[in-house]
Amino acid sequence: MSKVKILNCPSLPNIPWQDRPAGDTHDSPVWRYSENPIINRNPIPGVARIFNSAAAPWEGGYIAVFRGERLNGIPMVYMGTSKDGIHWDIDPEKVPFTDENGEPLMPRYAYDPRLVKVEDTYYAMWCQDNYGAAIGMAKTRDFKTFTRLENPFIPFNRNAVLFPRKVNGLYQLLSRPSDSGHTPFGDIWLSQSPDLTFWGKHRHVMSPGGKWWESVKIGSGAAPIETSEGWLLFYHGASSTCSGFVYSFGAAILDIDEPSRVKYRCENFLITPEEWYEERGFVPSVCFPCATLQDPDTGRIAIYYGAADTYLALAFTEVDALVDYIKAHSDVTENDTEIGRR
Ligand code: BMA
Repeated sequence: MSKVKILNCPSLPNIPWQDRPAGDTHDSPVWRYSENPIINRNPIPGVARIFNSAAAPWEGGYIAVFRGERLNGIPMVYMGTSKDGIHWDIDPEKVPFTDENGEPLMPRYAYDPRLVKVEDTYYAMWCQDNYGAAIGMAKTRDFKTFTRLENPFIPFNRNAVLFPRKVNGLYQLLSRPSDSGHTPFGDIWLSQSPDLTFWGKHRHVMSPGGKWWESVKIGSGAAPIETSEGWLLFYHGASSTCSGFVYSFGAAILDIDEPSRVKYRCENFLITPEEWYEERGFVPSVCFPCATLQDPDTGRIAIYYGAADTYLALAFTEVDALVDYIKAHSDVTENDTEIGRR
């Protein structure tokens, strides 16, 4: 039984899992699955790469929305199911998004999907074109019909992640205002809504900060996990090098009732590119988390992350060790704790 409690989350006795390897010399409490990558190149006809993708528990197994890079280079959202969260049966058809009348309403492109269950509905959100990079959203209850919602924001924006429950009666959505290219800046913001249509009460959450692994831009990764210490958020950070951006990921803990305030922020990355599948690929040196699974009974957390814009990979951690590490290495600045309004 873990001392930090994972809250409002069903038990997941079959969570994908592998113990930390004996003799692992990493300082980080997060370790990689030894059989990574879990999805390799050319996974289905017509798709060259699956990477930044999100999974959720579904009917005793798992369901996922994938970023599938098609042979014309354009990314779209695909879907798959799995018994163990590791081996995936991927649907070769694109996810059929429709409007509220059931008429097809496909984005021109769609990438980096997240998948979050709030009450009895699953919400997918992704980056798409709306005269530039913007956020698209859809809801489903059966993974057969996916009804588009209004786009939450005007462009440019990326990395939208919904919280798994309302806070103070409002839906909570993290996002990262951007430009339409390879954005050289980026802070995490929180927006709130009574109905998933009208978004307001925008609050600054975190800026890139002075740690070099996350010095250029940061963006939310997985949906925040509710714990007895606050909302546990995995997020990516980009560093600028002579060879381009390097994407690592770290974590922070947000206040439970006022999630725009950061309680703890780990100054160290948890995972930075070092394995062949992270360092070598379509875009080298990228580790980009989009989802977690967690089991409140054991405190186990499995993290899905895209590797080198080419593969899907898994990492594991335990909530106690992770929260202890974040607290022991926490460096929270004034920008992280102000009320987010000025
Ligand atoms: C970001 C996003 C991600 C991608 C990353 C590295 O801007 O587009 O989808 O993984 O760049 O290329």
